[in-house]
Amino acid sequence: MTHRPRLSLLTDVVGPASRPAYDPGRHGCGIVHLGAGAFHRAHQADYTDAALAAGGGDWRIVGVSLRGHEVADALNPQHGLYTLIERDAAGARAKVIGSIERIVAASREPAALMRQLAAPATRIVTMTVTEKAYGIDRATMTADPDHPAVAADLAKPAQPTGVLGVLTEALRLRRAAGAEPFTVLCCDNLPDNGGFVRAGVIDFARRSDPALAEWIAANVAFPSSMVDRITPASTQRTLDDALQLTGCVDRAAVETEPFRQWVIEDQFPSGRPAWEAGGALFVDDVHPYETMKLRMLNGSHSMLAYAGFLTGRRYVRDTVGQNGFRALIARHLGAAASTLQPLPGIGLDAYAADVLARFANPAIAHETRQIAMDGTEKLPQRLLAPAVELLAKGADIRPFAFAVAAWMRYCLGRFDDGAAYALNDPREAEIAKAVSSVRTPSDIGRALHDLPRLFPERLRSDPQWLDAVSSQLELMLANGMNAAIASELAGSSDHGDATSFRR
Ligand code: CS2
Repeated sequence: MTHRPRLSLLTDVVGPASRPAYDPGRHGCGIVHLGAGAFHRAHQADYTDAALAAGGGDWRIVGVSLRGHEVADALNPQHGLYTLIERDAAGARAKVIGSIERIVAASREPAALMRQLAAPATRIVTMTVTEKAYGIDRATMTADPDHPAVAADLAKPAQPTGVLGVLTEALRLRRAAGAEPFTVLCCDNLPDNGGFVRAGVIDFARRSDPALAEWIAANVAFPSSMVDRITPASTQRTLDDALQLTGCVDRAAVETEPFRQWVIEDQFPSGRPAWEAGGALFVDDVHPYETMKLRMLNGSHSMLAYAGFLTGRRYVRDTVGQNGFRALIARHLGAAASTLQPLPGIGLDAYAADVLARFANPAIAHETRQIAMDGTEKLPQRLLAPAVELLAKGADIRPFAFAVAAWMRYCLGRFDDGAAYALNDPREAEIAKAVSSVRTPSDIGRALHDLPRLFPERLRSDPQWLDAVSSQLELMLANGMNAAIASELAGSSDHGDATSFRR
């Protein structure tokens, strides 16, 4: 007789996975989360699970997919339950997470989304929608009317589909009903993410309802937060392992690393879950933590993603592992660390060593192309801001020039052997146009530096920076990315280990 896996609800796990240490059905929902992708399920939902187990409360989550419906179709028949697999060299461990009640696919049920956001029980709206979804111009801190979702929502504010439109309309409904506002907690990898979303929402509201904008400015809390957990996209293997570890078919399983970090500004006027039970750190000012994470982890991630992808390394672990360019990553971590203020309780050398060890995790298959996507949204905070600071100090800019040149090389859309790949960037058409008629490395560099609203003026106009980038790009184009990496490694042999750099 063949063994048929049960299509069970993960309520009666038969494998080694742990179950929620509380009865999910006894807790109401207090959070709406926009962007219920793998990262949310591996991070905030895990912390909320720990908070429910330790502190109880009506803090379960209604997740929202603003565009697709795959997550809703997978998770809702499982009553929101799913398996979270943590992997490292020692093996895989699984737990069933109970903090998500259901997923609303907004494109299918727009009224259900607005109802949930307007419900007085909803006290916090969290979000991981990726950098490109906001439509906020950081230079002016205003809503960008050219962003497709912003444009659509400005035209029809009562039927919003994008982040700013949805938050503004929900706050309008609450104000009209005399309900308390919710707290807005951004969990995307953006500097000052609370202030950023606050400025975008207030500006969006101002365009149709200035009184609402004033009410939001006076009444809504937008704490900032720094999130961290390396979470590759789920694959068939994730689902197979979930079946093995739980004895149940799970179409919404996610996998991640053991490490997790969440640093949050403690401004929750309508209360919050006991996220500290999962290890969240509540602080007055998130800024130094987020700068460290964006510049060290995310900055070196981007660098290795471009360099690794172009040398045919499919996974991050291959860039650090045997024959990898570990020393180049260590050099980048050191250069990024040299732009940071000291952080009480965190040694930057140890942080860098941890980041390298996490990148090297042999059990995590994190694709370089996943990190390479959306470069125009990621570069400013990860690479360009620290480069400006180093330039102003007269310090060594080479690591950042290398990383930016690697992005430019990636922007050409072809491997050394001529095979084409998709850039996956919201500005890919503009990028293709900019580089289509230029040939020399310095012209390519100039064309990309001239993309509107991307490079800070300080970099665009500095001959030392422009030279450093175009000479790196020249090497990459003339001899290939492998040779360019080898030449960088030859020039940085004194940085062979992440723990050897000094600030
Ligand atoms: C990565 C991040 O895809 C990317 O750009 O750098 O998603 C990274 O894995 C997370 O920020 C880790 O917390």
